[in-house]
Amino acid sequence: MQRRKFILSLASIPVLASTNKIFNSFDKINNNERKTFMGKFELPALPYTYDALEPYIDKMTMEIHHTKHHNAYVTNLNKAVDGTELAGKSLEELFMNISKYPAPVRNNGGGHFNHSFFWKLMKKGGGIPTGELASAINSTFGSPDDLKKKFNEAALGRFGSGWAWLVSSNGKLVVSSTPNQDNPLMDVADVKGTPVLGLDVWEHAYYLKYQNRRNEYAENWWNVVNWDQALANYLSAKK
Ligand code: MN3
Repeated sequence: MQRRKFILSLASIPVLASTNKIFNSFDKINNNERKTFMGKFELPALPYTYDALEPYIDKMTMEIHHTKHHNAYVTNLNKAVDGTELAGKSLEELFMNISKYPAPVRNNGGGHFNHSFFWKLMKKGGGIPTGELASAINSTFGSPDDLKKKFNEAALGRFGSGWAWLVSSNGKLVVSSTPNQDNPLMDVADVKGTPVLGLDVWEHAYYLKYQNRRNEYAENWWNVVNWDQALANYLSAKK
């Protein structure tokens, strides 16, 4: 009964309420991400050293990815919104109507969010899925290995640059992918919801170490997934 009521309430106020709910769950991430000074977005520090994810992700890739690529998204996002009616809006506010805004806001806003999300989703030593997320993975996909297979297919199947995602979408776990710097929080996403896992499959994320071997990169990435963070992402989506 309660579930039915929930579904009905989502159906009656489909866009604003449900999307707000998703975005509220990211308050913590956004607070860290935004660290605004005069309303500007800022590059967050990594929660580990650049060599922490060796040998799966090399130090030079991490350093360039963070200080050059992510930094450029932040700089260009600030440029894109500065002096416009979008200045001062949060990432979540931008994403829910991103289809109405200029491409630089979509590309750089997505780039800033996605990388901030990605850094936290990794840690030295990795681990295995636990708690409610482990149960949901098992009931949805069969096992963590079955999820991995499906997720890696999405990562390899994404033509050109983009991201693979595990999304909590209307209470269900779904594997998807997005082009460029789009993400499941955007109104343009095929699968909308709260990201639980996300893998950067732009060549800049792996080319120095893996060259054209995206499959090997995707396979090795599972050794550094921060499952505590993934669980937190999943639980925040359920609130
Ligand atoms: Mn990247």
